[in-house]
Amino acid sequence: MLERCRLYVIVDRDALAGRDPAAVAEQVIAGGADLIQWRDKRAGEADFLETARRLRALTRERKVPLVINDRLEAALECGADFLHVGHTDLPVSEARRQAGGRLGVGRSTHSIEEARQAVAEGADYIGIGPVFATPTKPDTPAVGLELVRAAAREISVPWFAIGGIDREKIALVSSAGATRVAVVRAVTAAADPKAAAQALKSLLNPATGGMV
Ligand code: 3NM
Repeated sequence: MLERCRLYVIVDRDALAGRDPAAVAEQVIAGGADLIQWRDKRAGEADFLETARRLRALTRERKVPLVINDRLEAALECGADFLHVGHTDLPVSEARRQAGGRLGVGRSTHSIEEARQAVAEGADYIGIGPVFATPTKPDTPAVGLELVRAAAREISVPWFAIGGIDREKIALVSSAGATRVAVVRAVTAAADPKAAAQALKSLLNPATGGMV
C-alpha cells in the first residue's frame, strides 16, 4: 500500500487558518495526495477524535490510507491505517504491540542512525527531516540534503523527505534521491489546496504528469 504513496499530506490544525480539516483533506485528495495524516498537538481527546472520524469516513470513501499522529487510542478508535510516532515517543515495536497489530507504524527520524534504528524496530515507513528549516516544527534543526542522499543510498522501507518542502524546493529533494515527500504548509495552507497538491505531485512524477 505504501509503495505506491508518493505525496503524503499532513493536515495540521495549526496550518489551516480556521478552515475545516475534512474540507481541506477532500481538496488535497482530489489533487492527488496518496496518504493523509491528521495532526493536532493541542486538541482535547474528544475534539481530536471527532475530526479523526470524519477524516476516516472521507479517506475510506476515497480509498486513501489515514495516519494518526501520536494518539494511539484515537487511531484505534477511528480505525486508522497507521499511527505516526516521533523519535522520542513510543518505540515502533511497542506502539505496534499496544495497537494489537491493528495499526501500521511510521516514525520521524532526524539522522541516519535514527533512520536505521526505526527500520530495525520494524517501522512501516519513516520520515527523513526536517530537510529545510520549517516553522511547522520550529524546535528541530534542519538536517539538509545530505541526509536525503544517505537515505536514498541505504533505507529499504518507504521513506518520505519532510520539512520546508514546497514547489521550489521539491526539485532539490528529488535530485538528492527522494521519490516521496511529506508536506504540511505547501499544500494545506495554500489558497487552493487541490492545485497545490497537483503541482507537487506532478513535480514528483514529471514523466507522467502525476498519474503514477
Ligand atoms: N515533522 P512543512 S518536519 C511535522 O522532520 C514535521 O520529522 C518533521 O511541515 C520531521 O511542510 C515537519 O510545513 C513539518 O514544513 C513539516
